Amino acid sequence: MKATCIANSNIALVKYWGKRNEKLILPCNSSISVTLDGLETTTTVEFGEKYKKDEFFFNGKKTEDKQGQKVSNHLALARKTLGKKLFARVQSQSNFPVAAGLASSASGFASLTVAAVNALGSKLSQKELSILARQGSGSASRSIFGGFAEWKKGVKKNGSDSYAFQLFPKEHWPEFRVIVCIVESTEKKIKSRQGMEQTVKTSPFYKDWLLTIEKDLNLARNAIRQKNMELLGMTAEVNSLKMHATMLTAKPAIVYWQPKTVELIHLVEQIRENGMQAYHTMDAGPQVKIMCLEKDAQKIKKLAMETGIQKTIEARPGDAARITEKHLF
Ligand code: 2P0
Repeated sequence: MKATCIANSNIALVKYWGKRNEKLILPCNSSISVTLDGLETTTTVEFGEKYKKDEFFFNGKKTEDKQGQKVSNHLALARKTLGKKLFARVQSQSNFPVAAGLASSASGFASLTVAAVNALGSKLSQKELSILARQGSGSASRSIFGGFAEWKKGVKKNGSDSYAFQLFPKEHWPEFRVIVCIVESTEKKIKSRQGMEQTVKTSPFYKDWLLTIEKDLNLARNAIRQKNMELLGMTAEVNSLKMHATMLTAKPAIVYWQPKTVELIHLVEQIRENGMQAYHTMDAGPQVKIMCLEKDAQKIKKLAMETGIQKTIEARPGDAARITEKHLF
């Protein structure tokens, strides 16, 4: 009753920001993302009579705080969905900084979902896995898939029509790159979940943000289909800034940016002025992700490092969540 899954993180090109149902994690808007090669979380789940409660180890450390509780709640949901009763030991490890706006919850809950379902000896469709992963963390619904994915917000109250699907496989646009610029790797003060809630409740711009989403989704889908870097880059960049505008106007305001974040935004503008294609996007953290093409990636990474940031990670479109025989315990 043991299974291990590797899932990759993803970066939203049209962002998910705000829920219509907190418990079921139902979003107010649909989103589109690219799954990132190389930014992985591996999770091993073992169910058994020998476990008297759920145990969670993250990066080698036993975790009993809120995060441990979230994992246990997710296991309970998997047990309920599949009609099983056993407790489990879960070990998870990520190869990138956690809780710094790099969507570790996406790869974390996607890998936990797939590993838990397999460890329970069950088979679910990718749609069912996406629905289950969504209830651990919204962005995890998209990390079930490789390449480019869309998460439909759905309209039903029970969330049965709110799941992700693949728009294009990674082979569709292998030259597409995301350069993750690590500005800071400490844990952020305001988690996305709280940030979203605060924004939905208090930002006067939130309803206007929602009015712009359908157009951005259409533009992003077409841009990816046509492999049009300029159209995708501009759409994603403006979408990210609009999301941040809703956070900045929440009460109290949520400012995830650091001085280096702003420096990188200006660097990207300058790179464009000099004739190269580069576009920025930022999530609930200070990190800047630069979208570009393979041919320009080395040059852009070098320019980004010259601002004095800690590290860059270059990622291409990556694989779907997958089972491996290499267990963590
Ligand atoms: C996204 N983010 O689309 C957006 C953009 C951050 C900014 O999904 O509350 O960890 O677990 O559903 O998925 C990060 O939030 O939040 C996120 P929950 P999640 O990628």
